Amino acid sequence: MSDVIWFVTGNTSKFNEAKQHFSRLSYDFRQFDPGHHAIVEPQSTSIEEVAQSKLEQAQRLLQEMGEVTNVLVEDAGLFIQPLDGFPGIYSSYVQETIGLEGILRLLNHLQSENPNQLRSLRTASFKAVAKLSLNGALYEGDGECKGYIATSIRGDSGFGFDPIFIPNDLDVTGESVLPGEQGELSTHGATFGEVSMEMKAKFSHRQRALDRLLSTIESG
Ligand code: ITT
Repeated sequence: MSDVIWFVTGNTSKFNEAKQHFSRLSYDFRQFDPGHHAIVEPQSTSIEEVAQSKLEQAQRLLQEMGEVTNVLVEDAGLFIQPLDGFPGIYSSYVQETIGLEGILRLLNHLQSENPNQLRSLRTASFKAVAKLSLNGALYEGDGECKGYIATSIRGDSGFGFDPIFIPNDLDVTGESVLPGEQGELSTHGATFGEVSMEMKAKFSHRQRALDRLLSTIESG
């Protein structure tokens, strides 16, 4: 049995967010960056399928290097409702090509002075699926963070689409409240780019996915 879990990702910000969470388990949690194009994201309609493919490729890669060990992968995407879920599984490509400005341009016609209406017009969510192969067993978890797309790029914390994503307030159970309702937990209109990593974690799709995954380990 190995006491190492390799999180196979080229994204160090993702690794840092997950690392805090994995301190719950007594494993040495390390990042393995496979390098550009070493892992190919398949043409697929779901992040679940992409995560499964990433896991299989990551396991093969580590085995080829003589590391027969525990592997974590996670796939995430931003799903924008008025764009029928785009960019979704194309999130990385879209971020690298049209970028945050491009997303804002696509939503430019959806504006309102009324904050609740703005929130309804520009509804979006982050989704994540995490898969862990641990001592030969497979553990999985998924998570969603509901919110909406800001009208400008704000803040430089976090990574990726964080500066344009505003999470919905959460009620005491951690569920999103409806537009117009006051939640127990709120960023008060701040984007993920404007809040600390600890604050983002309270809302984050990644933390929810990892929480579910870790609770299946702990309950098994
Ligand atoms: P790996 O595949 O190497 O893990 P990646 O950054 O490509 O790294 P994903 O495929 O999961 O990770 O992410 C798809 C895109 O969504 C990518 O552009 C990310 O920057 C973005 N993204 C994922 N999680 C995010 C988050 O919590 N906040 C902001 N953007 C995020």
